[in-house]
Amino acid sequence: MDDLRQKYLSAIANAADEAAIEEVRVNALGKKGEISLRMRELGGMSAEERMTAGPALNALKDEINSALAARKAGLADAALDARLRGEWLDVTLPGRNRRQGTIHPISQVTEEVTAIFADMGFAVAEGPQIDSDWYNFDALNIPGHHPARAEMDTFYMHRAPGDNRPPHVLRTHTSPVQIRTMEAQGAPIRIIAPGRVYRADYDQTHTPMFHQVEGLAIDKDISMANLKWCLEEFVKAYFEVDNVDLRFRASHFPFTEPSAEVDIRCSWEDGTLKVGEGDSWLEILGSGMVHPKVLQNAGVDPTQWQGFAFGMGIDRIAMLKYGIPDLRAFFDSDLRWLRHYGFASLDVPTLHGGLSR
Ligand code: 2NM
Repeated sequence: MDDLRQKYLSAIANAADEAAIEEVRVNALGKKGEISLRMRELGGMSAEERMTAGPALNALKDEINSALAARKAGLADAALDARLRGEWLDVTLPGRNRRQGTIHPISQVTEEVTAIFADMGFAVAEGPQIDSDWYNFDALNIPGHHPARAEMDTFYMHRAPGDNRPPHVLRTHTSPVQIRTMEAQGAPIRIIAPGRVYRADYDQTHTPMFHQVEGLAIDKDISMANLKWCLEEFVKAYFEVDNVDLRFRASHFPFTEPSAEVDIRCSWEDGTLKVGEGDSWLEILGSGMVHPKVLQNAGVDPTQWQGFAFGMGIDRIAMLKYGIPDLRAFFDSDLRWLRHYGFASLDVPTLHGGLSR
């Protein structure tokens, strides 16, 4: 009995996995296992023999069963330990700061423009990039036959066959946001609307998606003088110069009357732009007094309220300030280009902290 005990306990101790444990169990306690056979032999023993052999065999069977269970549990623990060691992760390791992303120049410039106008009391307004014919054109005093519609190279959305309503469009400017804001909030208003706009045009100086920021100020007594001051403050802050010289040229837009295009005095030295000095003029935006029909269309009473509006291209002013020569590079997603022209992700532009460092 002691030999039997020794044999199976050491076989259990040496079993390296669950299959080996099962093999030991079958050999000892299975139907044809050695201990099972011995138990079957009890029937042929004398009553006296059976009195000692019976309990001893039963005790051995119990001992082997518990040894099997203990060995099984030990193997499972070891397997878990090994897995935990293999999957170990130090969550306190500091992040890697190589290969960090950068802020795209268009995002940076949008933040800069927003900070400057926020300082003058302008809130940011947003609206849909797909909008109705009404909000993109009619409300802005651009009727169906107007040449401005054809000039805009508009992207039209599809309607279901048989649906003859005018199609929605990808907005060609952010002006629909101003209409929606006037409708929703009424006057007085001071907002800028930055965002993506779309025109079916693609060459050296045009991409089919680009970025605009438009501004709108409506109150009882707003004039072109207020427009001029705001734009001067903007250009000084944006180009980070103390003096600027603006030139207002009479122009025409359907949504403003009068309308003016605005140039800034500048010089080009070895291909770099200097703002505020020199003999060149650089066109940077369009502006004017909001047309009474536009106010009316947006539910603002033109006999009570008036205001100015302006619009400029974010991509264009980004190229000018940061010396980016090719517009199309903005949309290439070239990581080397982004590392060169991008901005540190934690350096948010503020007026007191310096717009761009
Ligand atoms: C420009 C030029 C002039 C403009 C007008 C409006 C609205 F909705 F208030 F009528 N928003 N933006 C505007 C005026 C835009 O972009 C060159």
